Amino acid sequence: MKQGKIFGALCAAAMVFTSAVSSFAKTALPTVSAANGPVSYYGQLQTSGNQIIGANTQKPAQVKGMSFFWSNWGGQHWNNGTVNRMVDEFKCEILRCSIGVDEDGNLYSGGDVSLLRSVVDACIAQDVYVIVDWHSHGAHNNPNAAKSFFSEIARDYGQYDNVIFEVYNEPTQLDWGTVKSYAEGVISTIRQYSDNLVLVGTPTWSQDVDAASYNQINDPNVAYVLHFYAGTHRGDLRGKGDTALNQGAPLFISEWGTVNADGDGGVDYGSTEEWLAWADSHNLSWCNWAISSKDEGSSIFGGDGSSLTEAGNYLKKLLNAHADNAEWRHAPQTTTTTTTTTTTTTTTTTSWTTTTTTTTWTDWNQQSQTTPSTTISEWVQPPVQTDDNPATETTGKTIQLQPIQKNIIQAEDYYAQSGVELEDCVNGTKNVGYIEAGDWLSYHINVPKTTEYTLDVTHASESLIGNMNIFLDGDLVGSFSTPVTGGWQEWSTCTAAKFSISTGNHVL
Ligand code: IDC
Repeated sequence: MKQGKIFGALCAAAMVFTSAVSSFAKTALPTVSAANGPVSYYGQLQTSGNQIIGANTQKPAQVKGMSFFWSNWGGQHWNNGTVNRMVDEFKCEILRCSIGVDEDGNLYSGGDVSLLRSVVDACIAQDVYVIVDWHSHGAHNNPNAAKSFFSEIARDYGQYDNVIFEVYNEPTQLDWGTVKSYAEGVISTIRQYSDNLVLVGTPTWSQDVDAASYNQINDPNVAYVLHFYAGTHRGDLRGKGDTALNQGAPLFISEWGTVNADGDGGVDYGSTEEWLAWADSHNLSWCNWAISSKDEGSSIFGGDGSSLTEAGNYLKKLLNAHADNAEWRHAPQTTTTTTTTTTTTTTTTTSWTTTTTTTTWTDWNQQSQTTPSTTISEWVQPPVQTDDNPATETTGKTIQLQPIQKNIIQAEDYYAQSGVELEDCVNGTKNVGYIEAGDWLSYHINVPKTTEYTLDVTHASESLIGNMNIFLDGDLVGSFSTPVTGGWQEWSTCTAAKFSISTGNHVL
């Protein structure tokens, strides 16, 4: 027999949260070895509008590295050991091979092609990009020499995504039309073997990218070369770059220097920073001049061929900073492994099992990474209680609380109850009524953030003062004396308890 209403309850729990912040911890970069490099990650570089994107990622790929010095004069550094040092210690993603070609467009003597092959092979082994640069100021004087060179290189290396062809380092005072027709001839030779990116130098030592942008080469994978030397060139040359980009021309900084345009002088830090910020803002890839031990300001090695100069230390710092921030080095590379643990928790009114899943993976930097654990709980049927009201019943609802100032838990959204009944509430929803001594309601809640919560309870009682105990996971966390409100549908809200709840699943 029902004793009548002790009180009806519409529970409204007001909870205060702070928001959770997650951050990405960076770790020191280890040696990158084959198939862990930018080429496997990005794939072939391709132009897309004025950007250069990775075929695999379909997103802009900005790669940074160093240029070798003229092969005919700087050949002592053209070897495996230097390539490995540039990749492992400097964190280069790209290296440029400047094959020395004279003003007449002929290869300088000095075993250039065999040196080139050894460096290209080492770059492929290290999974970095490599530019094959016909390093000339007069290449248009002998297009056939360039064609025969590039047909051999494209035939042997054109299938590797690593390889980029630079067909003319720096035309001097030449009109763009002459450069363009020379480039079209060489490109058609390369295209017999390879659809890889081709870089074309522009007039005035690869500064007039604006002229090129108004009359672009009809080929789907060509970018135009912009060179700058920070000690000499300033904003007006960046203006030419902006014009070209606005014309839709993709740009590539295959060579730049920290010093004066003659390759000598001190490092101009201020101007370099302005230039590199501009390059970053347009995702422009670059190679710095030069891997050399010649006694001039742009050389990264001292006279002993190994110690670092001021320019060398600065470039190492710049390239390592780029590596720290390069998204690709922190992306997952390996298949993930997942570990799962299951625990069972029991309280006085219910129990549940919790399954925690942790995923670990290896990034492109060969660092082991762990994704935050996810937790899934499964509720187990609560024990049956005896009461004079209808038998214990279960809705099985779990309430997901949100990280907002105030969550409202409706009284009728209980997971299980014993001894109470639902009835129509004056506000058009339901309320829980017929609450008597010993009756209980349980709410399964998932809490987003460990903090202190305030539980406000909305209740009505015509004539009787009642008492309600609040349990969290079976522990008494508050006791609330319900005042008389003057009617079974006369509602009033009071603070019932304040208590801390940790992140995760709980029974209230
Ligand atoms: C310079 C070398 C210098 C050498 C000269 C020969 O630093 O030691 O005597 O070539 O021409 C470029 C060229 C690049 C230049 C560099 C610095 O692409 O070959 O190297 N530079 O002058 N364009 C702008 C500057």
